[in-house]
Amino acid sequence: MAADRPEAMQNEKEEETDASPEMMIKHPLQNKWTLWFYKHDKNRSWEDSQIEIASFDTVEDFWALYNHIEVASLLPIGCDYSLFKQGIKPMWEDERNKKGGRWLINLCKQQRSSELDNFWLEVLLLLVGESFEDHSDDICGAVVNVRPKGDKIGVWTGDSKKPESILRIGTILKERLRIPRQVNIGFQAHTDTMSKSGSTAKNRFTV
Ligand code: MGP
Repeated sequence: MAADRPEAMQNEKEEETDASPEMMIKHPLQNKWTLWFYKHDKNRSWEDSQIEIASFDTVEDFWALYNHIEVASLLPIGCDYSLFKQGIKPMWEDERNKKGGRWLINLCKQQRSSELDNFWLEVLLLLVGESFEDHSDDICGAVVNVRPKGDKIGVWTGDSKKPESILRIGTILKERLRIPRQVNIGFQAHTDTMSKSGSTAKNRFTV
């Protein structure tokens, strides 16, 4: 009889009944995402230095991974994190990247301590939260480069010939990062970045 059971066990029973599916089931994301890490290694090619860290497809597993790893600003100089939809490698050559490009945010040196980690987290949330309205399917991933000359964040899209989608993605990105109106960010096609002769590829779009 329930009334005869020790109090501790009765409480246990009540908790069991209270645990709704909402409490037990992780919150699914629309896509599965893979986090990659790049560290220069003179004995390996650039491609082979890209290491897959982990994949996740729930809100809870995103935070578990995010809280487990170092923030970007504390990575050794020269390293990258990349977050891409599962199945897309964080490289120009991937079938789903090769016709695409990136919105590029160049940070000045001082912004490593003041902005880099917030910007990168906002970008991660934009991606996993599918926050680009009808254009989230055009997103491939994002990269943060920690560099001595100034860090960079790139949001990669799959088709550099979709102006409407690219411009909307750029506008949402700029708004979400609270980049001032008077500061422009540019979108470059990967084909231009690959073959650039100077230090920057030309912008196909700016917002
Ligand atoms: P980077 O890491 O994107 O920028 O590219 P970084 O270090 O700031 O250099 P900068 O040239 O933009 O000033 C550095 C180098 O990594 C490139 O010149 C390529 O040799 C290599 N690399 C970068 N990416 C994104 C790719 C890629 O997608 N594919 C291949 N094969 N090499 C790449």
